[in-house]
Amino acid sequence: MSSSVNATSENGVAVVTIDNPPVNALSFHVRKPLYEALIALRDDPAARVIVIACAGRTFVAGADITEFGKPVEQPELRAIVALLGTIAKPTVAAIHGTALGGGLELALGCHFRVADSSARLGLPEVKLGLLPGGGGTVRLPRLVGAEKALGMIVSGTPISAGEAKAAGLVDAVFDGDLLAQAVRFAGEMASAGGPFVAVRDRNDRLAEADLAAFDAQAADLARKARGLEAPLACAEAVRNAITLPFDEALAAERQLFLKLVSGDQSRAQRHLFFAEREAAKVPGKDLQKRKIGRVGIIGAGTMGGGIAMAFANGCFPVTLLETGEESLQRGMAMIEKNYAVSVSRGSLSEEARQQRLGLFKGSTDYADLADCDLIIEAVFEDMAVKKEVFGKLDAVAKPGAILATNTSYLDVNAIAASTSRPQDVLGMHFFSPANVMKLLEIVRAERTAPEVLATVTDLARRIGKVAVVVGVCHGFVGNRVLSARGAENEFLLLEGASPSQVDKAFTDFGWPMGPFQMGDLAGLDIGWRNRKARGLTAVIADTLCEQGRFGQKTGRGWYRYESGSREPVADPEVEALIRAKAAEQGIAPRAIGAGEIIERTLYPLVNEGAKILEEGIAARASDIDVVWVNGYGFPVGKGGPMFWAGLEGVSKIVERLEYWHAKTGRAIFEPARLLRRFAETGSWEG
Ligand code: 3H9
Repeated sequence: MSSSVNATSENGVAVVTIDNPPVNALSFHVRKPLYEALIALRDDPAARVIVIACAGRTFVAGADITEFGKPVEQPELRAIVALLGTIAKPTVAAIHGTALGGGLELALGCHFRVADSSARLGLPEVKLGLLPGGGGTVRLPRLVGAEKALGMIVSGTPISAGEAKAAGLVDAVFDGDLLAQAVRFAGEMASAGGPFVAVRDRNDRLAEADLAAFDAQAADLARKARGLEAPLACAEAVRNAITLPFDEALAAERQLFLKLVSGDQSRAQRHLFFAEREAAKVPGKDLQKRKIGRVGIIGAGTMGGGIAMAFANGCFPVTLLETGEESLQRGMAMIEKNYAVSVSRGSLSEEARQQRLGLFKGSTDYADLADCDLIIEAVFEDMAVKKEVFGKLDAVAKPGAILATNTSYLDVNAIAASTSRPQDVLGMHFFSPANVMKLLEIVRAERTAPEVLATVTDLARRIGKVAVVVGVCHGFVGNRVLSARGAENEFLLLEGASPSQVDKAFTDFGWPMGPFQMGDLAGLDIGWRNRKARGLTAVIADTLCEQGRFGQKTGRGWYRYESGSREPVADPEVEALIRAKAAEQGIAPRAIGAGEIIERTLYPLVNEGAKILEEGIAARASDIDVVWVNGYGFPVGKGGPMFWAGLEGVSKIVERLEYWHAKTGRAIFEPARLLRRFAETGSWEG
């Protein structure tokens, strides 16, 4: 027997153990011996029952994603699940850790599923631009009902063992030695005698399905899919499970899976899956990470409060520091309110709320930061203020404490230099709201010690962040590229486009919203303040701000907002302002198509990304993708700007950038050396 799959037998109970670290993915070297072991046990009269379990930290976490896009080697997962259906003796999946995707589908091939109480079960294929292709769309509804299955499959979110038990997905939940209890459970089932009904033959839950309610739920999901194919295919497959005989629905699932797996969207999402994991890796083996217990946060404003919540949510005790008692109370009140909202929405239990609030210690005295292992400042974005804060930190922080700045733009080297311990200083650029947004740019300064970087990268993961290590430059990866993306916005308006036309080109591309809507949401005064600080102007946006049009918060910005509504309405006053400014500059309006809008906004985005790579600010092209998808809403189905550039055609991008560069003379259009090189070699390397 292979070392990836081992079978043992005692008193008629056969245990098949899959051992394929790290997550027991169903690679070919697992599928083949697993199939063979199951055939042998099916035909072995001494084996009365079969338990499928896994070694290591988890049950099977799915098909082996690295095998997608390559020729399929037999036996496929579907063959294994089908084989399980031919076994008359009881089969039991013993689930610990996570049973995901193909892993859950394997378990659905068994007669029974038992789970450790901490296990989680789900079909997350949709997050890879896929649908469950091993019979999950056809079997899961037979156990939990069509509507519950649709929710699980379209969201891709796993459920707890307890919820799975309540839904009918698992038969028993255990604490303690799972395998021993699974073996006992299997023995009891065998003794009870059959017949043992395979999931494929259990139709009672399907008979209850209300097709009209299902269709309404599916239509709602389709509206939210924003151009992604997989959620729609998932809904279609689950509907087939209700309306078609089992084998026909299974065959239809296969066809849908094959179409998705060979498509660009799934390729893009699989790229992101690996890119996120790659981005978090810090070169240098066996770096000794520092121990992080208490975390100090300086500043209890929106950003500081959000960061503090992110750490409390990760179960870290937090010291929250403010300059005065009043601002501290205000900050704490905001945190309490946020948690109360979560409880009222049902996303947080009352017990968890109390536990999290219990982790906070408020202070107005820097000396109280002396026991913190990591201190993050989230004060006003001003170099002099930051340097003053770091000077004070240097005086009170214990030796070895990590000191981080949450700056979005400022020079982290200069901040580090204001301390006597630059090796312990780095940037942690959170995105607002920091307790919700997943992205964290970890800014490596010139003298940041590798183990400090490794510690913070590891920590980011523990508080559920997607971390990307970036170098020091104005705006780091995200905001620097954002400037390039927005550089043409006003020119487009002056030349004849309207804000809603530009925004529509973005939403049609797959963004959740366009740049003008986004500006209104974030507040136009923020950019205005930044521009003034840097001596820059934006002819239309500055005028809007001078008129007190700051966006949604003032009811007027690039759009109008009827009382309290977030729905943007085109505003003739803004149109008139744009035309007046264009006339002042002697620009006659012309029709501008969506294609031109994309070329003048997203091609510079890719170009700036290439420059960032050239300068070593990002280590990999895929890091830029991770930043843009997780922090700025770049459509996941396009894999991030650098991946999308490959789909769009880098030669075409270079050619059009050259065209716009010749026409406007603006530097953002001058193709980066690396972009030209990619056009020739098809690779970002070098
Ligand atoms: C599927 O099942 C399709 C079927 O329906 C139909 C087939 C016909 N394959 O995330 P981690 C690697 S689609 C290959 O850091 P954690 C990962 O890249 C699949 N590799 O650990 C990383 O490698 P490295 C449906 C995989 O503890 C290492 O394992 N299933 C796979 O934070 C550790 O991963 C999913 O989508 C895989 N399936 O989280 C589940 N999974 O060390 C995907 C992981 O070299 N996986 N790797 O960077 C997960 O969600 C998380 O990995 C899991 C563990 C929650 C399991």
